[in-house]
Amino acid sequence: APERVVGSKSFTAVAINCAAKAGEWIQSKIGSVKQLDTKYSMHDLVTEVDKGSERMIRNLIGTHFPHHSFLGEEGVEPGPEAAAKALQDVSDAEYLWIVDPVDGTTNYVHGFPFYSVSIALAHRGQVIVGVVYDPSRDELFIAERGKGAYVHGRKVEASKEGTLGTSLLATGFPAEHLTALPANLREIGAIAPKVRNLRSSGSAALHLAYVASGRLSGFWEHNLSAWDIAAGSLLVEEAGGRMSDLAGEPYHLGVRDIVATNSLVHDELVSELKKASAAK
Ligand code: 2AM
Ligand code: CA
Ligand code: CA
Ligand code: CA
Repeated sequence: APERVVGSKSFTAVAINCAAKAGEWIQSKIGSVKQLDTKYSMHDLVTEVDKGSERMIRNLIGTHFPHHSFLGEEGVEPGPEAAAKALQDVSDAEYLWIVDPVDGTTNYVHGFPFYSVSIALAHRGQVIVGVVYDPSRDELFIAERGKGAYVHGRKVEASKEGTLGTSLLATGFPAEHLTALPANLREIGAIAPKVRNLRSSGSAALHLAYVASGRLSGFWEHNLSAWDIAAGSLLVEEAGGRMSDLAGEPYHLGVRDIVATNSLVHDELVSELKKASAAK
């Protein structure tokens, strides 16, 4: 079993401290972004705030746990191949911090208040701590493996909706137009008529936190990376929800196409997604 505490600092306390500090800082910078660059495509944005937030988190973690490994979005070259290789490079790590310093940069840049800081700690590939912080609402979502999921100390649970028909779901529109976007649009066409309604709010980590807290009954998205999902995956699981790939196979850090639900609607959603992809 992994240790939970080194010296006097628990892993979770450090994760919370990092998310709170970085979140407070990015919130203080909203509306005053100086440098807006594109990375992999015109849809893939990065600002000095993404880089500064990651540096702040990395330094703080390094101070407490200098022997731990670190995987952060802004330390990796853009694009899916580089993301997969970066994950591969740290696959031997005993302790690995997986960080998205701003999840929802497009929202952040446009002042749409739905973005987050996502921090996970994995022990030999299994996420043991997950923290997602929404600085716009000052909501801090925390999960520790085996101990449940919490928002500001209050335990949260996934929704009790038993069917898609009464469910509010979310997805993420992929920017990549060759394969993922058409696939997602087919899925939306198939699923929208079967659910109460659909949202696409632009932060995968926060969508996962909303599945964990019962605000959404499910969420799916293509082409994500470990830093988008790792922290939220533990929130979902610890809240009684379920995480898988599009085929319904269990989630692991290398999964890029994810389905997250309250568990009750999981099989139904996976089956509808399969039908949508078979119908092309
Ligand atoms: P980001 O803001 O950290 O980049 C929204 O659908 C989700 O997709 C967010 O988690 C967002 O993370 C991510 N995302 C945005 N643009 C992307 C791109 N070009 N490729 C892959 N993921 C992207
Ligand atoms: Ca990004
Ligand atoms: Ca992200
Ligand atoms: Ca990001």
